[in-house]
Amino acid sequence: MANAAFPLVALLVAGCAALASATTFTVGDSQGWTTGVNYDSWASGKSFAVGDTLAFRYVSKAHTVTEVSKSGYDTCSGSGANALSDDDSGSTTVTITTPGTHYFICNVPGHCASGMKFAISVSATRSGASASAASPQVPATTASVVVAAAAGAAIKLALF
Ligand SMILES: [Cu+2]
Repeated sequence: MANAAFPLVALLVAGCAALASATTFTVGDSQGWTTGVNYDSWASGKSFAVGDTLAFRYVSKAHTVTEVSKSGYDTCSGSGANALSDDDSGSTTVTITTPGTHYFICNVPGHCASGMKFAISVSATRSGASASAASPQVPATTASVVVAAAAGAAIKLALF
């Protein structure tokens, strides 16, 4: 039984490590979310993983943060079926929950076409996180107990 449980425990440990290393990216860094910024350059070289958060800072109502489908991205259309989510509050945070390519545009007319758009490739886990999880600093038995307790707490939270 112990052997059968081990892969699950290892998976949980890796999952916790991935959650612990989740990163918040401020889109455009100090420039924020606005016209005149090259967001492809901003995104290039960064690695995004499930659990990471994108923080968009801009003047309320001056822009939108619209996650769109690929066709919405290609055509700069953030309306109807192309729009997966949409916000213009001025402080939008998007936590990425699924791997794959995610597309964001500003849906104010003309802004997407003039550069307020970017696509990011999101991996299921952050590379490097699993390597550190493979050499825990505490004995495996202790880690298993901690993980089991955490999993139990998470299940209770999910139930209530
Ligand atoms: Cu805009």
